[in-house]
Amino acid sequence: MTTSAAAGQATPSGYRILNETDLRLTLAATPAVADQLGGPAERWSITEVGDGNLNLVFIVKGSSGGLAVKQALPYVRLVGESWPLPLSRAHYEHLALTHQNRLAPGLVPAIVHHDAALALTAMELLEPHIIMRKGLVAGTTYPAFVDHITTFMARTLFFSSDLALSAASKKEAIASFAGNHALCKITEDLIFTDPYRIAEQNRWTAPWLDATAADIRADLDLHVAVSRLKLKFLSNAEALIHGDLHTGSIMVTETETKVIDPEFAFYGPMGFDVGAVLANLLMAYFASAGHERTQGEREAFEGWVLGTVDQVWSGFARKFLALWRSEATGDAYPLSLFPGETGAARLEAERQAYMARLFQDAIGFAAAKIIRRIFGLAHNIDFELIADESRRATCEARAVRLARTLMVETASFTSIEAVTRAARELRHWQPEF
Ligand code: SR1
Ligand code: MG
Repeated sequence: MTTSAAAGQATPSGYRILNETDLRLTLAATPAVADQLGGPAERWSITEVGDGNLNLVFIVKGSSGGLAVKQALPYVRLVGESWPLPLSRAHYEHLALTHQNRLAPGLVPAIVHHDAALALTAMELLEPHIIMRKGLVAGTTYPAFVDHITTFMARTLFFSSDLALSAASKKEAIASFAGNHALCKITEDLIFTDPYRIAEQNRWTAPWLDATAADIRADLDLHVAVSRLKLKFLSNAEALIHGDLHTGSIMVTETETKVIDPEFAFYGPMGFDVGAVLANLLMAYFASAGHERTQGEREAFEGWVLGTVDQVWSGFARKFLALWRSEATGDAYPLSLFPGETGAARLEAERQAYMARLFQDAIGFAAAKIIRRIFGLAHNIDFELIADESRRATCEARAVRLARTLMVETASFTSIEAVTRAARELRHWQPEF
């Protein structure tokens, strides 16, 4: 294995797409894996369960335990072989998981084995966890989620930023993820560009949202706003971000939260991760009306979701600021420039200003994340599982209306309560189709 192949710069020579037989033999030949599964390999059960857009995911169970085994395909699974995608994403995912496990222990799955040539990673099997998005569609609340996700974001973002790292190590760290540009390009196109222009892969709930889709393609204020966000995504290497932190990348139980799938990781703007969590909660909120069987049935759930939006931002900001006050070992904001009580007060004011800017970034990115799920290629089951299309379009139109305001009038939202208030006001708005 050459270094470049190990880093995913070329298709490793041993790569092949694994079928069940091949996977069984491969895992049986890996002692760390075989020991964890236990019993004879012929008895292991192997089921391919991947329902994401990119990869194969196998659940493998033996007599003493189970594993989740993820293999990258050389193309986008959702679209097929016509859209090639580098296997190197498995390398970046492995690297990111390793970092995240160090920075936020217990909040990502433990890695048992990584095979660079096969673009394959065997991880702790998360049972009885479910994909959070599925739980939200069912109207389930998760009491431990806020504490866990805010810890995950505060710690992974703070400790990979210039607030915690020396300039040299930050630059080295940026370089180690710089090759993940094909995954970044997916985001640049599918989130920040395609929904705002005619693109072959766009789709929406037609004909109800045809006029809204056309409005979005003609809305130059929106195009300026999304282009500013895209520029931040392209150029702002603030911290190691997960890069795809939606509720399909989070597995939960009532007491545990695990962040999975960081294959889009790179050094980018922190607000992109925070915005992803906020956006997906807001979409769960708006989709909820489409899942209720009787009016008001999901009121308590919807209250919980909006409360969670509030607490995700406030909890994240509180934890991030606490880390900044106690663990600022980086080259940014040298303490020698802020001497004495006056200096300390000025630095604290600057921290608050920094968080206000980060909040604006987060709600702008949240808006972009909402619009892409309603008009772009990759939709989410929050809305897609609403079988009645007119009802689905109503829920989506409410979410889009909030997203447009968040993106174009970002500065008018100075608190998270303003965001949840605006969402609540749109809950019963009836769009005219
Ligand atoms: C072609 S990949 C589409 C989407 O799936 C991933 O989960 C990312 O969100 C990406 O944008
Ligand atoms: Mg994913």
